[in-house]
Amino acid sequence: SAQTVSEAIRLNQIGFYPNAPKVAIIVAATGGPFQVTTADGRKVVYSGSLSESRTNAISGKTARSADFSALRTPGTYVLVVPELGKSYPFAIQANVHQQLAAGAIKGFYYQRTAIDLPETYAGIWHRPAGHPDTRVLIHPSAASATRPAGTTISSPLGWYDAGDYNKYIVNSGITMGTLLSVYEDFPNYCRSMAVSIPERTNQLPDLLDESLWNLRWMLTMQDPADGGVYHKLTNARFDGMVMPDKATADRYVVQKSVTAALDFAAVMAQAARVFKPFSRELPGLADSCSSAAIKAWQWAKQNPDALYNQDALNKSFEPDVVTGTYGDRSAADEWIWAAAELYLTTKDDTYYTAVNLFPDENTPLPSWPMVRTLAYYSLARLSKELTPRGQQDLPNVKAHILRLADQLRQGRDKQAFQTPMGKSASDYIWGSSAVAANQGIALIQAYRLTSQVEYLDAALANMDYLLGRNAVGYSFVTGFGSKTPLHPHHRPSVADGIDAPVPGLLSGGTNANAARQDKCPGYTTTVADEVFLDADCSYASNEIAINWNAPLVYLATALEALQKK
Ligand code: 9MR
Repeated sequence: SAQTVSEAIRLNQIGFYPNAPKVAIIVAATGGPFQVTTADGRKVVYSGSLSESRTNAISGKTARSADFSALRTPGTYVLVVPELGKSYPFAIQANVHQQLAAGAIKGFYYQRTAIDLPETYAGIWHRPAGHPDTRVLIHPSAASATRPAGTTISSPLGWYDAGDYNKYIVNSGITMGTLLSVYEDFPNYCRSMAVSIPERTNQLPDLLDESLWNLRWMLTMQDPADGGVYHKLTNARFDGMVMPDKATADRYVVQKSVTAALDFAAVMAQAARVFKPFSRELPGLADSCSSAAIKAWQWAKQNPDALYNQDALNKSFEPDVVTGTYGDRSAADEWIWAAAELYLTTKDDTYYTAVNLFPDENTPLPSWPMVRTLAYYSLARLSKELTPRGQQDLPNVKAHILRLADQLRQGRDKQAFQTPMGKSASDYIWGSSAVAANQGIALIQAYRLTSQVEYLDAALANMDYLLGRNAVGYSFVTGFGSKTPLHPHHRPSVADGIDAPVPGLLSGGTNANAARQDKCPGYTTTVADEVFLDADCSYASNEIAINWNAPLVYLATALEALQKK
């Protein structure tokens, strides 16, 4: 009946911009009419017909769409399919993703190490500080003349990577690159954002204040003696499901790696640009970032084969380290990203010509082991500041970005959920929510280059995916939407004794291979776009991570900044 919520109606559970497309997907065979009514069901404000049926190429199931884009009046509504029931409530509203954008930045605050989260900012999720990391052991794999094994360094601050309590440079790399790019792409909008964090009243935009918490930690991960960067700061093995302040096992920095050095160099070079105008508030910071970037690059040039291989490391050193690896078989893309950022910051062509920026025609979607395309985004963003050498390649940079965006955009109308996400079953990997968000970023980059609204609409469709228009019917962001993950693999959310998980965190989401990877009992299907389990043992489908939250921040902020008024 129209009185009960139908799980077959899948839509963005937060809502829609007045002047943008509005689509719900109905995962049922029935066609016929639909209505949009006020939330109390009393007043019909829009009537339409469901589309012809489409077959979901992944599951073989039938789907139809309900398009109510013509409804532009702000309000809170439900969509009703008479035979099925009503949708979760949603808003039509300007700034409809504003709280999400701020909430996703706030998610990083909740990941802060080394600081109490008081009730003023953390609400019911307040907790004592964990992991001061002021006495971190040099692991034998990281020993050097000036820092022998077993001595300690201070490496405080930073964010917990994910549901675990370790801090990893490689994953901080793409995370910070993405957050700093939000600021570089949308500085005015960022200045207007308000996030409830302790630094909210200072002169810096809150996004930059939050990013500084991790930037300051990253700087401590460089060995001043040689410029090398430790791959990670970690326990030997994962903690139990306890609160941060109860997790007190020894912490180590491990082997310096070439991927860590290059990701670090890229982030520090970009940070030098971003923080330069704030030299009054942050004296010396931009210069420190710039020289740290150059030293890391030089270390990488001397150690190009220092890939991180945890199995090999454990054969030679004790204690064994079994936490996240963020290992990579090739640093070719990290070289490109670091070279581009150093070039853009220093205007020195030798960085630009040190690498082949275009090893092939591909434009790989960014992810922690594949950062090449971040270089193209930055070169396009700063196109007016390129040296003549860089100018020559600008058409090629733009062509690479548009090639990716066009692949994503094309044919989404034939897909059951009408989203770029899920056109291929191979999108459903570990952290697929970040695949959707990073696809959104690629489409936004194309929109910035062309002003073609189709790109913006496609990016928005992937936001709809993340917030409920998908084959599992979840909004993947904790606390944002009606059906959201309640049991993420996130130690504080499990251990704090509070029912609601920490809010503003993006679950990794649907992962075709999750059951094999985490062996959490309870998966009920092997259909690639349906394998998601809201259980805290499902770390392969329901963990949270900083490199997944960062593209959510980007996408939500970009859509807000670019919405059609
Ligand atoms: O995001 C990572 C994913 O791409 C890998 O397939 C997976 C297995 O190696 O690891 C993920 O990263 C995890 C990291 O290793 C440790 N912290 C939690 C991360 C998210 O699950």
